[in-house]
Amino acid sequence: MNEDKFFITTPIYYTNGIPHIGHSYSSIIADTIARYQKINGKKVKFSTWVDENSQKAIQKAEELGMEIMPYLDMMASKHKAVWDGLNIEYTDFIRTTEQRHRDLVQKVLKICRKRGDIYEWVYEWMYCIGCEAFKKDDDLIHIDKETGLKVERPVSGKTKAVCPDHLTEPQKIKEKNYFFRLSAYQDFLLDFYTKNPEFVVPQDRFNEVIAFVKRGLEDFSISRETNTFGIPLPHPPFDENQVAYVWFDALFNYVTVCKENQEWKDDSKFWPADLHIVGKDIIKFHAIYWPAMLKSAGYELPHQILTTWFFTVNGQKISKSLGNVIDPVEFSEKYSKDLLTLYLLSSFNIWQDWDFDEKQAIFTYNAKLANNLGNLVNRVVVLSLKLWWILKSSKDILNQVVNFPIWSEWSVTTNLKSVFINFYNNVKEWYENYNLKLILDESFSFLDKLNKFADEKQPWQMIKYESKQEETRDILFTIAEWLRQVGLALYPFFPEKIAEMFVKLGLEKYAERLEKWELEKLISEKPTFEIKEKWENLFNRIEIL
Ligand code: ME8
Repeated sequence: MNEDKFFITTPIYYTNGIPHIGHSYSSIIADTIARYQKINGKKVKFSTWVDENSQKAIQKAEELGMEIMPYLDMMASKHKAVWDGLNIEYTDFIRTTEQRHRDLVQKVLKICRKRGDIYEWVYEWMYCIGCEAFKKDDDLIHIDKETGLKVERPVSGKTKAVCPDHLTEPQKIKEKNYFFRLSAYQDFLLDFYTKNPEFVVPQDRFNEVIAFVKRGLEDFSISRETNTFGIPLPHPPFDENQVAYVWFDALFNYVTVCKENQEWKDDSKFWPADLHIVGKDIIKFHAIYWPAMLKSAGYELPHQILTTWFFTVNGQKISKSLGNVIDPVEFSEKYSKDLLTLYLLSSFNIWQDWDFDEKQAIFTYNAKLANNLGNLVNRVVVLSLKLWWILKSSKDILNQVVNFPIWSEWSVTTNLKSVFINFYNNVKEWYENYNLKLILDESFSFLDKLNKFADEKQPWQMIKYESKQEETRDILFTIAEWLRQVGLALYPFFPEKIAEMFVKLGLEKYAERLEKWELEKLISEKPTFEIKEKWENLFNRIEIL
């Protein structure tokens, strides 16, 4: 395993619509983890973009009366605008209609066929376009045709069988297809899971995957005869007029970006992927189909899959027809990208379904970023400017045993330096375990303590007495150092604002040094805060209307 690189991916998104706030969740998580890995010294590759060869997109283009390629070009640039608008720091973009991807998928199809893993079969099944997946009777639910409400049992003529996620009737298909011999990979997969006990995070989801595989696997179709758009199966060895099933094509995007990167050069050193981020809806494809397909094609398998849960808006599934779609770029322009990141990543666990609430998002931002962090930075800057400009510790304050009462919850033998080192060791572990919520929670609770400390000591009063100026300076230094440490932990979440905070605190070139992987050095460095001027507030409060 190459320890110096980190290859992270988001799902590639369907282009029948523009990414909404739900999609932005996966990309913001990926972005935060990628930024952490970068400052932590890894060479990061971060790929994302669009899954184009889907029937949904074709249907949408038809609805709009557009030719498919102009439609896809338009959607690809709209998707890109969303990720750029949210300042997602991807390194690789992939469209599945690109020639490089078509070449790779065709190459892989030939390899899998040669290995005997692909065979022909005429079959009859049901297909849900919403999921782009084949369905069996057991996968469907029954709803009343008139009310649309779910019923326990079907009633002839009155109910219909629909996909539980899309509430639409699947298409009935009978055609000659090529099948991938997934059933032959059951033992291989179970053995792989045993040897890689952290392959899927969280464990509960992994247990479900393992149980599913243990029940026995069925082969799945990897081609469509009736589709006219998509990657053609290479002829020979395959028949003419068959295109690859969208999932067989889409999953290989992760390999394409390594084998044929943006400049179409070989970037193989990044393969295998270190982390795939996927919603719980597509875990089956990633944790079961994908390793088997890779094994068949002769590639190494990815290290880990992080499964994220879903959120609703106003208690409802996000959907255009319900009118609750939130555009993440408009939302962050209205408030701020930091508000969006903070709310999405701090209010709910990645492994929990939840409901998005705009007011709650503003409350969280005001409490944590505007008050807790922003006000404190402001206080230190304003007070320091009154007297010294340069804040450095008069004594070796960081190595002294803590004797301020507010810190009584830490051992009296603890000095500030070890408090910070301990804090950052935890932060690192949480980043490695993708526990982003805990990093935010603990950072803001650390800042809460600091605010309490400031309120108790009242440096703004002390500063008035000449005899207490030395002590005031130590207190301000302590607060500034504390802010610096929390800033290092929070940088991957709010890179622009934290960089601004470092500048306000008189710490030159910190963002630059972080981007040059100097995190470790910065954590243990003894700083001098050369506070030079009063700036605008770091975070302005937002009024709730
Ligand atoms: O499935 N809450 O693309 P897709 C949280 N093209 N996450 C959400 C969400 C919500 N309400 N809605 C969507 C596809 N997501 C395939 C992927 S990968 C080889 C192919 C996120 O456009 C979540 O991560 O339907 C989900 O898995 C992804 O968007 C699905 O995006």
